[in-house]
Amino acid sequence: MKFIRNAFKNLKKNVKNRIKTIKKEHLVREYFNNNILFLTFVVTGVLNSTILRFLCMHSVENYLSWKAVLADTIVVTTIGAFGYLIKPKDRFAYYFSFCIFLTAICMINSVYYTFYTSFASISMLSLTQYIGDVGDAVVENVLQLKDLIYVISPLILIFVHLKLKKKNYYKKVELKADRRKRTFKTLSVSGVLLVIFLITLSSLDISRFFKQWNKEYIVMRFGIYVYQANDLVASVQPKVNAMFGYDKASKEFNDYFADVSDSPATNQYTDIFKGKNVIAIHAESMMTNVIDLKFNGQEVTPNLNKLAHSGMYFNNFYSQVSVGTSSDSELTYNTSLMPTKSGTAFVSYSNRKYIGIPTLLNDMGYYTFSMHANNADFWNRRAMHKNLGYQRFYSKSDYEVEKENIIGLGLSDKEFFKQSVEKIEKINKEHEKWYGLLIMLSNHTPFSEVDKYGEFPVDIKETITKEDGTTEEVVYPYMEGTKLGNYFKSVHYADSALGEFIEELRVKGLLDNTVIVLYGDHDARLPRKNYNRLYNYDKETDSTLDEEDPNYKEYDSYQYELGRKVPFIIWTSDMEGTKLNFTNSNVMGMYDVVPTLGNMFGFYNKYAFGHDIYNIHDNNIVCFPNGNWVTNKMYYNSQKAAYLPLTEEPINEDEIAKNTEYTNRLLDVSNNIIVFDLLNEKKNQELKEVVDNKWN
Ligand code: GP9
Ligand code: MN
Repeated sequence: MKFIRNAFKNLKKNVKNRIKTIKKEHLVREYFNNNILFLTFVVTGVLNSTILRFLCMHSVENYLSWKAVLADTIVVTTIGAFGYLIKPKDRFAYYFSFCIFLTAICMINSVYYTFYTSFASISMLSLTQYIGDVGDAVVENVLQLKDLIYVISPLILIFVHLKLKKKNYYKKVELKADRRKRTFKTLSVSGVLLVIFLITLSSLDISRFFKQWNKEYIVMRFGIYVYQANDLVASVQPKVNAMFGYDKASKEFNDYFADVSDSPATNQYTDIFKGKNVIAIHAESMMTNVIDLKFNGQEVTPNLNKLAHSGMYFNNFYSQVSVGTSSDSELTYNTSLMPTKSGTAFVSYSNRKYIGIPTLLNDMGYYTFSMHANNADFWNRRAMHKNLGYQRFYSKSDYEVEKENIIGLGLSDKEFFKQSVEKIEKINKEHEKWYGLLIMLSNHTPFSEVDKYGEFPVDIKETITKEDGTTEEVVYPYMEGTKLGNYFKSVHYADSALGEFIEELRVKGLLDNTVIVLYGDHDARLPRKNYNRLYNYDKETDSTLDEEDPNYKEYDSYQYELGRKVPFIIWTSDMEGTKLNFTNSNVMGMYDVVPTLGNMFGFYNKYAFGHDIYNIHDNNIVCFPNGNWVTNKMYYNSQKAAYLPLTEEPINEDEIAKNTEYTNRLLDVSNNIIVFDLLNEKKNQELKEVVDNKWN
């Protein structure tokens, strides 16, 4: 009896489930049937952007980037949702217009990528010099089949539309309220997907999204449509910023430079390098704290140490970067301007006039070039290096990039230098005087490809003698396995690449008439707690010393901020032992490079914010983009309105107020120069005429 009852129960359950499934299937089918046009629009929109990624970025990770698929789906679904507000008979026109628009985005980017290995930017298209380039590119490339594949989307949409029309699909009456409901429901789906998408974003995704220097990364994680919208906002923002306040900015600019001389002050270093060739090295993430640092008696940077100790070494030097990191360093190094307050000069203001070191050297008959074996559009260098005056920018496409030679973001520094020497050799034969900036890459965060850096233990090895007289080697892990430890390994690799480069230059005779200028572009961007282990390691417990311990070395937020120093070195092969071979410990910033080098090479930029270190000596001030500043006497944190004295000398409150005001004014004027394009004399003259005409 019980058995029959159970069997009956099970049968009832099965029938119920079956009915539920049928209902569900029916609902799903019904949804498909009623929303065919919308669904076709969504699927084709996502399909096109996926094809674009597939054809442009050849790695499995890129092909299968579900984050990008999700982001594309959110965008297309949201656009599609509003289509429901339109009467069914007019709906096709709405979807078709957007389909054409999205297809155009994919096609333009596809063509652009073939030529520039990067994605298109609206701001680039607004640059007249680029309209020509891109225009040519489109014409030459128009016949490539792969760029036409995207037409498949509108074609599918037309096909579906005709089929539906034939079936009288659009005649079905839909109430207005129903249309609103559908829009709302679809938008809710987009909303849920958006929340899922946002939750899955990493901090790296977010930071790269806002910084916008790595377009490929943004497209890979956010899809082409979000990338393009992000790019649009970034292109409009500088224009909005420049709309108001020109007169005030121009007056403040004129006041600031009113007392600055039109010719430079001289000192004992004036023209010492006049006419010499220059190799400037942008040492990625190289910090001053690695210089002379040793593990088990082995130097982390033997080659850099040699340069520093046999050249002119500035050991109290700061880079002054903001969110533009590498590119901010390149800006300040080349122009003595500070990074902009919003956006980055390289990405947002690449169409402004800049007076770069190469511009000035070009006027002196130099051939100028820059080299970076990475994607030319990273940090918008293709546009900006040209604008800074570099006559030729050698980028990834000028190098042979074999898979086995890749470290981190691209070609390894060793291979980069090796191939660059060949190019420099050729340049040296063709040009009497030349200046080149070489941008390193391998020592870039996250410093995780330890197996590629070569052997460099960052542990502590000790030989102990036991009671019986025998010896034993004890190993304490120390920095092994830590981020900072890996950074040192990476730095050791970069240093060894540098050593090979200098040696190669020497062998080829390229050092004979050349000055090497080296700067670290910014710190390693590692958290403060990483340094605590470095400075307070307790071997016995394999952890950090207690704060109460007499040997505990305080490394507070001030020390951390001041510890972000980077090396600056001026070196020639015959400097050792001469009066030019010394360490200068006066505080100095990246913006002091233009005036200091200018005096040595014979160029001058009146609109520099830094000073020649040999004119200002110990009276210098280094301003940071966040309003902080440092002098030989103290470090001031403007956010905390607190300072750290650096000498025994008493601190004068008036001096703090004066320096803070100086910093704010400097940051304002520098920012305005870029935003309002104040160095563009032609444009300013035109503006002046407009104003004059208005009043006359
Ligand atoms: C990109 C490289 C890195 O080509 O210069 O830039 P960063 O992340 O250091 O700003
Ligand atoms: Mn960098």
